[in-house]
Order: sequence, then structure tokens, then C-alpha cells
Amino acid sequence: MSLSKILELLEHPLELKAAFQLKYFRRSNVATPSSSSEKVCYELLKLTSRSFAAVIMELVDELQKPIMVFYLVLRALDTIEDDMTISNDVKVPLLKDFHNNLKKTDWTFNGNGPNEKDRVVLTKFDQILSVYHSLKPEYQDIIKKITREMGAGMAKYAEDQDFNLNGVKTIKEYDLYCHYVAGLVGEGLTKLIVAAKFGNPSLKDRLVLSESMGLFLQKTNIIRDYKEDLDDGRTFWPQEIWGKYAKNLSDFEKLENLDSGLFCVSELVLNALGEVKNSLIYLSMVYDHSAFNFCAIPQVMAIATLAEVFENPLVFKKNVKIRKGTTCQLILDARTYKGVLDIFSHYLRVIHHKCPVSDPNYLEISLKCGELEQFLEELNPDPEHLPQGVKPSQTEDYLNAQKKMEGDQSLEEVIEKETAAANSAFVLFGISLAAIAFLTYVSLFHTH
Ligand code: IN0
Repeated sequence: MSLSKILELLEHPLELKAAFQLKYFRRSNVATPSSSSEKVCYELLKLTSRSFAAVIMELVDELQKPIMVFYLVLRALDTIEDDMTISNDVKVPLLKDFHNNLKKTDWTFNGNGPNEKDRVVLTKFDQILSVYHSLKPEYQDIIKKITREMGAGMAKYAEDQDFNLNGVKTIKEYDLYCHYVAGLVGEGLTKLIVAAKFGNPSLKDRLVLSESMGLFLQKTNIIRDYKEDLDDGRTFWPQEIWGKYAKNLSDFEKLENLDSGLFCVSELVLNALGEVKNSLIYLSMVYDHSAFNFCAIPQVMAIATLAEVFENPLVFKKNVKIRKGTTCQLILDARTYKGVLDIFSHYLRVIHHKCPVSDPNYLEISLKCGELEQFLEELNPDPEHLPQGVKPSQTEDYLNAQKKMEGDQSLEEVIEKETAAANSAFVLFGISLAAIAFLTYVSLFHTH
């Protein structure tokens, strides 16, 4: 950890405490690999995504391997799609046929450019295949079907010259692109979670909900990655939106266009907020605590990121990230459904308050934040806000949310104990540090 990151943590003592609690107090149920290929998969997972790997490792046994394999297979597909050193004559058939590799046991690929970050996922793909074939056939089928659809989608975009040169035109195209790279992931995960009986079976018939889960994450990534994507010569911001604010997407890099750039970000954030309602409904229908965590953590990180990029000029200079300590705090707070609702409520207010009246999207942002605040209140009404004797309206969403919160009650007690223990230890730790510092000072400067 760099000195600047340590100082950042020290500036936010509550986040420092969260980091401390996460590191030393969370009971984790990390599986031990039962074969060498499983071990390789764990390593690959850690290599590709540090923080998210931990969340996957903590999934219940039934889902841990299927989701790990799903994640790695998708990462492999992504690593082919992303690699500009692979020509389209090689890339397109590779993407289209990728699902057929899942029938093999020994397939690997060494054709990535030497600098491709995750190329090892493909050079060791045979290890992933070995774990894939050990999964229940039902899980294998789900993974294969999504891989086939996503590969076909990616091939379609790789072949689309207009897309490669000019990026996404309409909002409809933007949603479709996000469907292929993220909505389908949501569909696959939903089918895995429901097959494992860890979620409400009706999730499978309401795929708009998982679609929103994926779109919310991907749209947030796309807004955040403006600069990086532009430097790489690509763009995913839809022209239908940015075209209202600039002639060329790269105009936003110039300081004189900062205002219009920030207005454009507002409209993109507003668009992304359109996915929030469905995501919250989805989360209320995931029963298993570890599967809930796995789904909720990326969502709360996304809403925090949206609040961070909103009205933030740095978006046009670099990828804006939330602080490491904030991430730790979010991971701890997102363990319960109530915690997730509170996080969304908080960041929606941050966005709402940040929005200047001069922003052309001011009215719509206010309306959207208000509508979502009201929805949060519908899911978890504050009795004080209801007129006396009036019961909350028993909507399906309300009932699902209440059921989820009842299921969280036992967890709530465990969390309370853990937090209390971590707090005491943290205070003790702080006092010891202060004592050591004091004694060091005395012995260094007050010796005769
Ligand atoms: C994911 C998603 C993910 C998790 C849980 C539920 C989901 C439901 C629908 C769609 C996606 C869902 O989460 C990861 C999160 C992640 O990788 N975070 C990065 C942080 C970052 O900045 O990249 C990390 O390193 O911690 C995600 O972003 N995607 C993903 C990929 C595969 C699977 Cl199985 C699940 C990628 C994407 C494109 C958003 C779908």
C-alpha cells in the first residue's frame, strides 16, 4: 500500500476501522481447493480481479465453483475481444466458436499479444475446463449457453466497422451493447442462483431485473472509463446523449468544454439511474446471504462510483475510483438488504445535492432521485412517515423486501457482535499505537 493511500485512510478514521474490521474480523468460509486445476483457477481469479475474487471465494459451496468458472470463462472471452493485436479473421471465428471449446478438455490459446493483461486465463484454459467438467451438467449448460450468446454478440460488434470507428449511436444501441457484455451475465448468474435454490424462482421469469443489474454496472463502468477508452481509441458513450453537448466526444477533454462535459455526465448518470429500481427488486429476491453479498457489492460500488463521477471534472482526465476505505465500508454495510437500501438512499442524496440548478438535466435528475427515494420508502417505510393507523401498501415489491429483511435478522445479530468486537479491538489498537508513539518520543527526546 502506498503512503498516499495510507494517509488517505488516516484521514477517514471510520473507513480505517472498516478496513481493519474487514481484514481481521470477518468470518470467512473460504473453500480449500480439492484439485490442482481448482487451485490454478483460484490463482487465476485472484490475478484477474483482486477484490471481487474474495467475494467469489466466500460464496456457498454449491455456487462457488460454478460462478468462479463462469467468471473465468467470461474473462477469457473478454480477453480475446479486447485484444487489438488479434486480427478480425482470427478473432471473429474464435468468438463465435468459443462455447464449443467448453466441450473439449485440453483447449488453450496462446495468440494474445504479450501485453494483454489476462492472457494467462487463455494459456491455462485447460485448467478451467477441468473444473468446468466437474460441475453439475445443469450448471455447465447455463454457462455454455450464455458463452455462446455473448460470443456471438461480441463477434457481431467486432465485425461492425461503423461501431468500431464511431462507437454507439443511439441509446437503444447502448442498451443492446450493454446487454451483450453485462445483461447476459446477469441472466446466467440468475439461472445459476435459481438452479441452486438460493433465490426466488420467479427471478428466472423476470429477466428484466437481472438485465438491469448488469446494465447498471456496465453503464457505470462506461461513464467512469471515458478517458481510458478515448486514449485506447474507442468510445461507448452513446452519441444520442453526448451529441447534445459536443461535436466530438474528445471535445470534453478541453477545459473550455468542462461545463458541457459535466452536463453530459449528468445525463449519462440519469440514464444509469433508470436501472436502479429493478436492481433493488432483484436483490430482495436473492435469499442466500453469500449470493446476496456477491450480487449487492458490485451494485453499491456502482452507485458510489456514480456519485463520485457526478459533477467531477477529473472524469475527463483519468478513471475516477472510489477510495479503498469507502469500498471496505460498503462491503461491510452491504451485508444486509436494509444496509443496501441505506447506501442507495445516501448516494442518491449526494447526487441530488451535487446537481447545480444550471444543469439542463436538473429537473429530471431531481425527479428521478425523488422517485427512487419514494421507492426506497415504499420498500422499507418509516412508520413515522405514515399517517396514524395507515398500513404500508402491500405491494409485491414491499412484501419481497420485508421478507428479505426478516431473513436478515439473524445475520443482524452476528454483525452487531462482530462490529462491537472490532470496535473494541480497534480502540485498543489505537491506544497501543498512541502509547508506543508516546514512549518512543519520550525515550528519544528526553534522555539525559
Ligand atoms: C460480474 C458482475 C456481477 C456480479 C454479481 C451480480 C451480477 C449480476 C448481473 C451482472 C453482473 C453481476 O460483477 C463484477 C464486479 C467486478 O468485477 N468488479 C471489479 C471492479 C472493477 O472496477 O472492475 C473488481 O475487480 O472487483 C463485474 O464487473 N462483472 C462481472 C463479470 C462476470 C461475472 Cl460472473 C459477474 C463485469 C460486467 C461487465 C459488469 C458484467
